[in-house]
Order: sequence, then C-alpha cells, then structure tokens
Amino acid sequence: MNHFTSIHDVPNIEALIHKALSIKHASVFESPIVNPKSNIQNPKTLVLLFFNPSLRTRLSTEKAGLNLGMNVISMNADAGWKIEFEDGVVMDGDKAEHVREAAGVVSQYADVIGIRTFPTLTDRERDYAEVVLRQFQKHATVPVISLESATLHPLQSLTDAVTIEAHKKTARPKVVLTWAPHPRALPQAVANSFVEWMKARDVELVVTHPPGAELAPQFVDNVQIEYNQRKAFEGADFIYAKNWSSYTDYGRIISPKENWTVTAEKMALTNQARFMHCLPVRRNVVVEDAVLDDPSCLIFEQAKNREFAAQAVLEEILNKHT
Ligand code: SN0
Repeated sequence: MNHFTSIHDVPNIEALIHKALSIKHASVFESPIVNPKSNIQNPKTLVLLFFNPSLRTRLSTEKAGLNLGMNVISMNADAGWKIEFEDGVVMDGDKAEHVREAAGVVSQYADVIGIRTFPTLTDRERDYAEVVLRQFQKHATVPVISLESATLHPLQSLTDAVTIEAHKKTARPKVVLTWAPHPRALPQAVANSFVEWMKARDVELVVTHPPGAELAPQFVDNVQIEYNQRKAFEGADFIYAKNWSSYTDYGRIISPKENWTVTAEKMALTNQARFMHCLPVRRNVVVEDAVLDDPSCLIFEQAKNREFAAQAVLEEILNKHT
C-alpha cells in the first residue's frame, strides 16, 4: 500500500481486515518474548501532525507505531507555523510557511506521515477537494496516512469493519447507521467513510436520518435510506450512531422535531443489536446512558481495535516502502 487516505488506497480490503484481526488475536493469545524494538537496527519514524484535537487516533496510532518498533513523533500542528495551502499566493499575510516546504521538511525526518485535518464546514468545495490532505500528500516524499481528513476517516472505518467482522452472528448482518442529535456542527467524515467501507462488505446497510441530513450523493448512491428511525432499527444487528451537519445546507446544525437520540427503548426494536460509536460521544444527546453502559455496547472494543487497524495499515505501508 502506498498511502492510506481512503478505502480506494487499499488493494485488498478483506486481507487488511483479516490482518488487523490476526494482530488483535496475537495481542491477546501470544505475548511477545522480546520487545521488537530491541531487534530493529534502523527504526523507521512516524510523524503525526494534528491540526485538530485527538484522543483515540493519537494514542492508538502512536501505540501501533511503537508496537512495530517505530520512532513516533506527534505534533500539534497549530503549535507550528501557520501554513499556506494555496499555490501561487503572495505570502504577505499571517501564514509563514507554505505546505511545499512544510511537507518537504517533515519528509526529511519521517518515513510515514499522518495528518489530521477537519473540514471548514463553510466551504464545501474546498473541504470535499481535501485541500490540506492532498497538498501534504503531493509535496511529501514519503507515504501519508489520514488520521481523519475533511470528508473521510478511513482508520475509524477500517476499525469498524474489523469490529463488525469479529462480532457478527450471521453471514450478512443488518448494519444501521443512524444520525443522532448534537449541539455543534460536526463533519460528515465518519459517516461518509463508514458508508464507503460498509458498501464494500457483505452486510445489509441501512442509513437512517431526518430529511435535510442527506449525505453527499457520491457516498449514498445505491444505499437504502430510511427516514423512519424506528423502522430502520427493526431487526438490526448493529446500530452505529453518529451526528453530522448538513451537506446540502453546508455545515448547518440539523434540528429535527422528533427525538433522534438512541434510547434503550429504541434498541429493544432491534435484533439485540450491538451499539457502536466512534467517540467522543455526548451522553444523553446522541445516546442514552443506559445504552452506552450496557455490557453489549462495543465502544471500548472499537477503541481497542483502532490500535490493530493502525498497525495493519502501517505494516502494509512499511512492507511496501522498506
Ligand atoms: C469528530 C467528528 O468527526 O465528528 C471526531 C470523531 C472521530 N467529533 C467531534 O468533533 C466531536 C466534538 C464535540 O464537541 O462533541
């Protein structure tokens, strides 16, 4: 694998999911006798640049790098110089460094670069062009992985595919992505990516959201959309909740009249579905305490699987490039 910025970078999705599962299996059943780091003569360096906050992505990707004996350097990119991403501009404003130099310089220290960048939620064209991620990728001389970009979160979705694969009880489980309320305008990235990865899996995918919360057509073409949340929940094996702001009225907070919070009462309509969320989650806004605190809830399992997903991706990239 050359880069990991979306599902389209993955040559064999099935193999990558099973690689993450086998790393998970080994971490549970086989304790390594030697620290792999002690055997590594020329450790590779992973540099993670965060233009936005992170807890799980940062810790799981750092841990995955350490598991592989890599040197890991994380930087809150807003602590660096303000970066210009447009080409051909006269840089006489507040931006001190162009992405051409920034990406070129980071490439001098890194063997793999991770980038986290959220959307503006005001400029849809720019966000969906993935200007920050693509400019970094263009001007870096080493592989780039997305740690959540403006419109996609592939490491999360790989994790979610791994989690569903490990917990499905039937060959073709019913997987429901449900929109949920939120006080802030959030990206569509997790939902876009989840749909993209689930479309590539053998699952019955249903997306449920109120009118006005339609995702970008390139993601939901041929996807079953159900505006009645209760109806969507019927017979579901997995309920994946996520808020996103409007794509059509770009960045607007959607406030439906009905209550879209995931409750224990709604979960009772399902086929004893396992609840999933990428986190962070607003308790009693997105989902009730009772659902999150139920032992069947998969949120910690998802968080744990982030490590194995990141390790599988890094291994694939290192195998190709070292
Ligand atoms: C991000 C999102 O894309 O929705 C990260 C999810 C992995 N979530 C948030 O920004 C939540 C912020 C909040 O205020 O609850």
